[in-house]
Amino acid sequence: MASEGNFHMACDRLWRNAKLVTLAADDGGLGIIEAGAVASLKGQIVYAGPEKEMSASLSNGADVINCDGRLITPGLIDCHTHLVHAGNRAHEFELRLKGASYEEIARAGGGIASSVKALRAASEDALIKETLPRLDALMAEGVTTIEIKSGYGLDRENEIKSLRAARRLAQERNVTVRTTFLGAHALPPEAKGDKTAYIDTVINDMLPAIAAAGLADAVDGFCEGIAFSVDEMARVFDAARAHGLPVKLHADQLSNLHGAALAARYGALSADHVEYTDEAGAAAMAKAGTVAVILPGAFYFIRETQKPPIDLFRAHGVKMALATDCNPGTAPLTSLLLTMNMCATLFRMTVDECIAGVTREAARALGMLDQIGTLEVGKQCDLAIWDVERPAELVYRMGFNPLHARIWRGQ
Ligand code: DI6
Ligand code: FE
Repeated sequence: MASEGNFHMACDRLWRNAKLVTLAADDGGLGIIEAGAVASLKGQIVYAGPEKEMSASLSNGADVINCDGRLITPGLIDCHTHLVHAGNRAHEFELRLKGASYEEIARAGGGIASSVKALRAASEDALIKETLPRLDALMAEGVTTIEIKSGYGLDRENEIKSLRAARRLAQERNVTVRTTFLGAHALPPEAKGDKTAYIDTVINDMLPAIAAAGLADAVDGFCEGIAFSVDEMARVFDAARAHGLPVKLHADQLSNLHGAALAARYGALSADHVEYTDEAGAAAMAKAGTVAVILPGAFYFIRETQKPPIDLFRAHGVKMALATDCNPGTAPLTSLLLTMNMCATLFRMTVDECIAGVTREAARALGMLDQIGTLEVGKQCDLAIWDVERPAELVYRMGFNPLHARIWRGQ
């Protein structure tokens, strides 16, 4: 139609009478708007701001929802999970209660190896069935985007099975899924201790097939004494780069191998865990724009005592995201609300840092800040509507879920 170019922007849904946590403030804070409204058209935000500044014609014919003063944040983003896994490790939990350490169990053939055995035995359909309750638990607290890693298959067939299962979860539920290939997670038993040969397989066998099938949005690795060295991870990152895939790293979780600095050197999206990261690592991350992903569930569950250097990250301007790390071995956690409480209580992170960490900074850690993570025009209309008055209530409670409604792509 000739007049289409001048057509007034309309919306199909409008949430009014709400307090907005836009995360769009210039000062990097929460960007709160009292008496705000959010409008969406075809799943995209077309207005987010004070209700009285909104053009009256915008809502003509739209579905209008009165939020009765509730709080609206962007939909929550869990940017680091191992959600697709088989079975559980409750028996190792019991061993640890008797005094065994995580590393001792791993070196004795338990740990990740036992989850590998279980995953290899499970069909793709069975994996999806096992994973859906975990996904539902996260979504029940307002999660609208989730990152899911492979890393319990450790051969081509089973890594592909894991990533396909992760992709299929997005067809089962109204949620955005980002997948990460974590072939360099642990050494499978058939590698018989030969890390170099296994990394060859990751690079020459698994990655090309996974990249060709479009099954991974990024490549990750576990850089640790019980896993892979900086040099081995550098080989994996070179291969990822050759396939045009962004990288991220499990870095400096149990010791300081300078994994964060390696991640920064490769322009990684994020360096995750980072408990043992030193000042040079933090400075390198800041320079590279690599996000620190703080994972308090694993810290708590393995009773780590070395806290991530939050003050160094602040001083150097490293952005911090928060995630569950949901996995059967070190973080059987399916709550981003509890994750926020842990970051505040254990690491003295502020309410603003915690909320930004599961929205804007988590989006940044996934390389998706242009699409999600804030309430801004042009972004996907993913919202969490909360029955709370103060943003701090989302961080302060433990084990209580005040979610009123969850909106994914405007629905
Ligand atoms: N770091 C972790 O905390 C998990 N993976 C990793 O690289 C642990 C995974 C597991 O024990 O199953
Ligand atoms: Fe992890």
